Amino acid sequence: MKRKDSIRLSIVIPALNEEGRLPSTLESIRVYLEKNEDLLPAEIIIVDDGSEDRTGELIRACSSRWGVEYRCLRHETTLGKGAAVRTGFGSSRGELVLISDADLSAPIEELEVLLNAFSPDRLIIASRAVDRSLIFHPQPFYRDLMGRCFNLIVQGLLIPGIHDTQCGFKLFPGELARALAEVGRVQGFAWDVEYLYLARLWGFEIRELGVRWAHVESSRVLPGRHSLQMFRDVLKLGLRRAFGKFPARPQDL
Ligand SMILES: Nc1nc2c(ncn2[C@@H]2O[C@H](COP(=O)(O)OP(=O)(O)O)[C@@H](O)[C@H]2O)c(=O)[nH]1
Ligand SMILES: [Mg+2]
Repeated sequence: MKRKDSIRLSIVIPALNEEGRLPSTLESIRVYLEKNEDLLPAEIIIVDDGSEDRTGELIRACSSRWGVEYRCLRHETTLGKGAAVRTGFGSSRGELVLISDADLSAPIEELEVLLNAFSPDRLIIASRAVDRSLIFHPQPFYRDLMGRCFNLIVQGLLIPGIHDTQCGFKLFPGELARALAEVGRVQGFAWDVEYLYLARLWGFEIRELGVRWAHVESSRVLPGRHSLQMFRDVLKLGLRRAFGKFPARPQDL
């Protein structure tokens, strides 16, 4: 699993029809990396999950230059956010792997908060539940409520003590990210629950930290369909846990 090239940071961005939101995100990341040379060399991996707009073209137009490499991976059909994260993590090479949503709801500068707590045996997750005063544009009320109900189930069945598993900004030790990509199965929005459960099972600490966060309009999440899918996936994970069906920590991790 070890990669020879020494990339310091991989940023994985799952993207579905993101031609509108990606350009400013990529620009913010570029500016941030320029100011934080200790994070170079870096790679930015955008996983275009069967987009029907110009997402793919837009990414292919980004030219790599010294220190920052852009890579675009494409699924021909839309498989889901979890599937996209798995593709991105699986091809990452960084010592550190950051997953970020395409809309930068957590501004890229918040990476510093995660980096300050980083350790190779720890997974750092951004959270909206630690300090709500950091949320400068809240989600619609119904999304917040659904998120809280979802978290109660997740805590009860799989990951006690973590109050927000779903924030799209998480920093993984690279080797852990790649090991998870090999065994992850959840295709949709509940992928985080599987990865966090496995990370803890494998002996990694999960640290949940408050970050500045803003809801960005034009969400791809369909409250009905996607929440049903997420609840179903979490129940399946609970059953897998009950039947002891999760893989043990890989020996080379
Ligand atoms: N690969 C993939 N990514 C998705 C899908 N739906 C949403 N995303 C990505 O997941 C991230 C979060 O989506 P967003 O619409 O901002 O969700 P919200 O912030 O939870 O309302 C963005 O990077 C999206 O492009 C999907 O079906 N497949
Ligand atoms: Mg969003």
